[in-house]
Amino acid sequence: MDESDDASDDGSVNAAPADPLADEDVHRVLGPEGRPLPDATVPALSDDRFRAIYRDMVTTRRFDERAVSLQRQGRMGTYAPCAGQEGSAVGSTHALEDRDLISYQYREHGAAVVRDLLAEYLPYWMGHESGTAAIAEGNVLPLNIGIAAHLPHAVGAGWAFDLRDEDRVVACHFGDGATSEGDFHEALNFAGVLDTPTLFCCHNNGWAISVPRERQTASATLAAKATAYGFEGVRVDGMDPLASYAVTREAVERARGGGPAGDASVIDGGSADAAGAGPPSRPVLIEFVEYRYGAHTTADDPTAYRDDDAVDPWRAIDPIDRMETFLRETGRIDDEGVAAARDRADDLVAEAIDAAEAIEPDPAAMFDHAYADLPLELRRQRDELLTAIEDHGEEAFDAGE
Ligand SMILES: Cc1ncc(C[n+]2csc(CCOP(=O)(O)OP(=O)(O)O)c2C)c(N)n1
Ligand SMILES: [Mg+2]
Repeated sequence: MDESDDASDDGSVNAAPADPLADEDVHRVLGPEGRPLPDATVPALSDDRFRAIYRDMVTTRRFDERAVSLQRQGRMGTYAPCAGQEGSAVGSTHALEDRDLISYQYREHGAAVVRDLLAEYLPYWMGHESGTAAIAEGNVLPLNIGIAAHLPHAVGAGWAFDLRDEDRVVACHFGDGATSEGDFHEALNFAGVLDTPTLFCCHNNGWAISVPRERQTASATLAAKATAYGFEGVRVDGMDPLASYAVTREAVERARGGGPAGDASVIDGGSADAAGAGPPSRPVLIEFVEYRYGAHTTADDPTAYRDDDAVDPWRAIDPIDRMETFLRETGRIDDEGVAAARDRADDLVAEAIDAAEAIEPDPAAMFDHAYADLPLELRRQRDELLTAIEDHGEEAFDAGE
């Protein structure tokens, strides 16, 4: 499973390890097969919570498979697959409270699944703006395609929570590629100076489309980038849902001010304050080390830039398989429970697809949601569209007509 022979060591600190377990500074709870590691602390969760983390990953994987298939059938637009990355999105979201805000890039679908927003979420991918509006009700901000552009907004939201004395944090998800953008650095700088309650959740999946991690940055790790902004960065196995949960939980406590200190802490810099009340409030950068099994999006062909074999060592530490083994070996799930989780996922995803496909497309909806008051020029464009629909009929605007 974890053949250390595979570890590539060409002398460069940036070389992506062929052995996903080679980096020792990556926090893990579960070993490659799903058994807790000897020195690891398994988070003290209820049986139901452990099972919910598994169940939500199974649903996320099912959603992913169906979404790719829908795109191939022409029933959905471009889609960004997340297979391999369920552990980090699901594990980290379980560590938040429902009132905490999530701002994501475009691949962290597991966050919407945990928040029970699949039916609201899917319409966006089918071209309905109503989808992005609806998930905001569940404290999930609209997805962001302009790489790293959402980071300053996420910091601003956290700053607003602080100013309003609201006890909420913001978990902001983005990729390894996003760390090269100016917005990333501006956002981390503001967060460090203003001490906003922000969790920077960086999904290091090895690639930014065809650019490999080792050509993305000369930093030894992505977590190290936090140092320049005066707060801590921590590396965690993003394919280990329990480690992802535990590190995020501690980061939430750190962002709120408090949490474990000293040896009990996974995140560095965690000395208690003078009153012994735990570390003072600081943002945290979490680097989830993981891998994207599939294509960048349904418009991409990864065989053009990477060998299929590169995926195998990562599939061997699949987050769902590891969690299932953990649950089975600790008596928390059996064959029946596994089958029930899969059936539930099939049903939830099928229902969400039926609901999304039943939505009547409304071309004028593209003008909604972005502005509270539509600017003059956009009002003019909307009126022109409405007049054209009136003159030519809605059919003239249907796809393929
Ligand atoms: C500002 C900007 N530049 C370029 C792009 C084109 N683009 C889309 S996805 C992507 C790669 C992002 O990689 P990463 O942040 O690692 O996220 P991943 O896709 O791996 O999840 C790029 C460059 C964009 N969407 N926005
Ligand atoms: Mg990436």
